[in-house]
Amino acid sequence: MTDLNELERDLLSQVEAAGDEAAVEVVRVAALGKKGSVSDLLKTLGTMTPEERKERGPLINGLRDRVQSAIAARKDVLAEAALDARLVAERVDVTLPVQESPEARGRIHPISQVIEELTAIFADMGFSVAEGPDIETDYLNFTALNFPVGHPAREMHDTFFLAPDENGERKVLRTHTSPVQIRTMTSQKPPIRVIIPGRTYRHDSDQTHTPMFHQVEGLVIDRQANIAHMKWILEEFCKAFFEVEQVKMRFRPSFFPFTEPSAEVDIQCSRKGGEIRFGEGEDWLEILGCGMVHPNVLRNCGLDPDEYQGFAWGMGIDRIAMLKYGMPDLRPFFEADVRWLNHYGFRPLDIPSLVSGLTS
Ligand code: 2NM
Repeated sequence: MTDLNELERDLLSQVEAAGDEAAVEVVRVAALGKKGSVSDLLKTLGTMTPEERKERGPLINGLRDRVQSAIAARKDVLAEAALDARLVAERVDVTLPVQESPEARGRIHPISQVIEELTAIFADMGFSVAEGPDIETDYLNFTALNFPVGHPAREMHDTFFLAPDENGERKVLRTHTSPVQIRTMTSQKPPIRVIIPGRTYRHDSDQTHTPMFHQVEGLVIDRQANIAHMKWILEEFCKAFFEVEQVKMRFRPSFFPFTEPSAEVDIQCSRKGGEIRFGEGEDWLEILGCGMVHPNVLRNCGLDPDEYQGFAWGMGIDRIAMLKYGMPDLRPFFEADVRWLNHYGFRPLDIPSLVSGLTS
């Protein structure tokens, strides 16, 4: 016959030795489970004589009760210890500053912000935004824009050429966004009012030039579109962009293959104490080029110059971003330095609009 005292001592010491709730459960199954040692003992009661049962019954049941309560007590102790351990491990220091979410912590690059600003200003004047590929044909980047083959202006663009394809055609990285104007004039009917912000490429790298830079160009084509309209649009743009009541602009005769007449435009500014202000002062600062679209360009796009005319302009986004936001150096624009971006970047929800103000 099983020695009940020995079994009880053995089971209770196993319960005490169990290090976690899972270990206690193993002991419980081995004792009180279907095939457990205590369950086996309980089954023997049925085969006993009434006298034996009267003597052994209370002993076995007592053993079972004590093992059961020892297991329950051990589980309680271990559960509490596990909770204490979690509370220590997962403690939160509520005095630490609240960390911003990634969405709030991120910053919008000044170039992206300026493109949003430009778009808001020109959208208000009825312009839509057009886009095109960075890799263009020689025809769309030059020929259609009235750069004759062999014309020195092609060399002046410091073009990046791609390797010739199977037909011997050399594609280029667009040197300006003007090929998108050609695409627009050949695919849309006038009246046309578009701006084209985007990346452009020239083989040029120094303190004020990067091989990839951003341009925004604008195009208006209509039956009567004239220079007075152009001057008004550019003046309204400058006032809105630089957030000043008045600007003085100066149109200097210039040359571009795709416009005739052509002009370069300066705005008046003051430079005192290393700070530029617009709408005042005696200095002039060049900000864009413009002109009436050359009849050859219109013809190349299937437009009759006797029926339609138009004007176009172009400016460097990186440059006007530097001017507006007082950035002394162009190169950090493209260095992806988070310290620079933290200083010069914009909060994601500062969305420029003419209603809320371009810059908060
Ligand atoms: C500029 C300056 C002047 C221009 C002209 C055209 C087109 F396609 F209509 F002929 N697109 N862009 C243009 C005119 C660009 O950038 C300084």
